[in-house]
Amino acid sequence: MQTPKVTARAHTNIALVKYWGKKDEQLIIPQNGSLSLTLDHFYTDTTVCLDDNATQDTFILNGIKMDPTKVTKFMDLIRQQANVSTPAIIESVNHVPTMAGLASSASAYAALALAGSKAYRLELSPKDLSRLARRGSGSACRSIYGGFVEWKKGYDDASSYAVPFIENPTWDIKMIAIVVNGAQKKVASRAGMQTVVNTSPYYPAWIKQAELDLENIKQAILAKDFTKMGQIAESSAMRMHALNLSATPHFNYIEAQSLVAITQVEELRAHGIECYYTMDAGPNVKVICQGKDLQAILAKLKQHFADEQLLVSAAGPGAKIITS
Ligand code: 2P0
Repeated sequence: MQTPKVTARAHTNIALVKYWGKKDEQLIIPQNGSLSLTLDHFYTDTTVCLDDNATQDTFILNGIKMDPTKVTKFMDLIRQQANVSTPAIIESVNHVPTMAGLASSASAYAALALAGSKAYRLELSPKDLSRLARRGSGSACRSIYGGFVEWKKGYDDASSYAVPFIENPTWDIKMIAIVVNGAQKKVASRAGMQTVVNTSPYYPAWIKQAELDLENIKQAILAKDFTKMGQIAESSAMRMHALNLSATPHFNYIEAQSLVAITQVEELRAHGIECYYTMDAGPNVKVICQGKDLQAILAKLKQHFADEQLLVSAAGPGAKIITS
């Protein structure tokens, strides 16, 4: 027998103050707090239904049957809480172009936390949902909410979760993802950040600065100070990449084309068009700007990048059930 299907949708997010390093690798407790913007265009839809006839979970991603091991580990957390051992059929469709270098693990685990917990009849508060999503992937805890979201680092499983900072921003913020290289990243973020925690002599300074950045960016967002917000976001990203260069063994996500993109942003700024860049665990560059400047920025970027390399999004909503 199969129970009714529950489908949830969660959007991905871009960190403006980055999470980079764990205190507890098992529970995914971060070393520093972070702040993100949930994006409207990129999301994951996940459907879960219990399957009484099965002996193990079935996981289908974008129509292809996958090895369920990782997903089962996460589903086991839900089953423990629900005190039910029945396996499930999990079907996910990613509307996050994997080539965009946007973390699909954030939207994936946020959607799975919501659909999975509902399918097993758990009524989790948003806080507990965020804690659960965090166990799948750290950045996923932020995708439970829309708009600007803060991940309060906490110190244990109960105290580490995301909270909405401004769920429905009235600010017309846009983000342009510049796809400079769609290939799989060379160093997975999970491994990379831990190498940094274990070996970078600069890591203690990162933690201190990240906490300052978090406080300052919150003030900037509240004051609608786009300049200050952009400057902090750009600095947080570059400090994160500097950490990677300072690790042993050192590694680097910035490629030649990333620098071309960064240079365009700096030239735009020099000409009075405000925009800022950020980068995650890959070579793609994301440009943060205001809606009024979007067309001018795109026109400049199109001199160096093809239309399909430029993906525009705005602030998006939190995770929600779309059918049950
Ligand atoms: C972030 N990133 O704050 C940072 C900045 C990438 C660079 O969170 O190991 O997939 O699953 O907790 O969340 C990407 O890492 O890592 C990430 P895990 P995750 O968005």
